[in-house]
Amino acid sequence: MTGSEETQLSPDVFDAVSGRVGRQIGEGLLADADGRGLRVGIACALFNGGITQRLLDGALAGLATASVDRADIVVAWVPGAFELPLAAERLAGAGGADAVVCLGAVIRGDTSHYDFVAGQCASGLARVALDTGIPVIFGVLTTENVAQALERARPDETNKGREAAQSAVQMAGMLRDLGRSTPARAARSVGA
Ligand code: INI
Repeated sequence: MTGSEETQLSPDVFDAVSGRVGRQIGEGLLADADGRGLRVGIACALFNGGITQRLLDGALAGLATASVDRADIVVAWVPGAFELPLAAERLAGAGGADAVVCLGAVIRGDTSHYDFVAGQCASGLARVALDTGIPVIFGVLTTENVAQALERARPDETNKGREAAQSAVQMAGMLRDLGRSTPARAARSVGA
C-alpha cells in the first residue's frame, strides 16, 4: 500500500465496512494480489530511459511476485510519455490485455513543454481506460528534477513501476469480481 504513515488505511477497514453494506468488492486488494492468468501490457517510454528502465524492472518484479506468467506480458516501447496513450489503447484493445501499465518519466528541468507532455499523457491515459473499460495504470513520474525521479525508481518496494504493476493486478481482479457480482438492486428484487 502507498501513502504516508498518517494517511494509511487501517487494517480492519474491510471488517468495519462489511457489517454496514450489502456487498463489498475489492476487499482482497490488501492481501497479496493474484495475477495468475492475467494478460498484462506494458507501455514504456524511451525518453529518460535510465529512469524508465528502472520502473520497468520494478514493474516486472511486481508482476512476478503476483504470479503473472512471463508469457502473458507484452512490452511496447514508445518514444516518450506523450505517445503512451496510443500504445495503451492498442494494448488494451486489439492487444487483448486485461490491464495496461504505462511507464514514463517527465522531468520539469528537461524542457519547457513539461506541462503539455505530462498533462496530455495523464488525460490520454484516463480516456483510454474509460473508453476501453480496461485498467490503464499511470506509472508515469512527474518530477521537478532527476534526483526526485531516481528516488521513485529505487530497486525496492517503493519503486513506482512496481506499485503500478500491483495496481494493475488489483484493478483487474476488482473488475473481474465486480463483473461477477449481483447488483444490489437486482438482488433485492429477486429476493423480495
Ligand atoms: N517525454 C518524456 O517521456 N519525458 C519528458 O520529460 C519529456 N520532455 O521533457 O520533453 C518528453 N518529451 C518527449 C515527448 O514525450 C514526445 O515523445 C515528443 O514530443 C514526440 O511526440
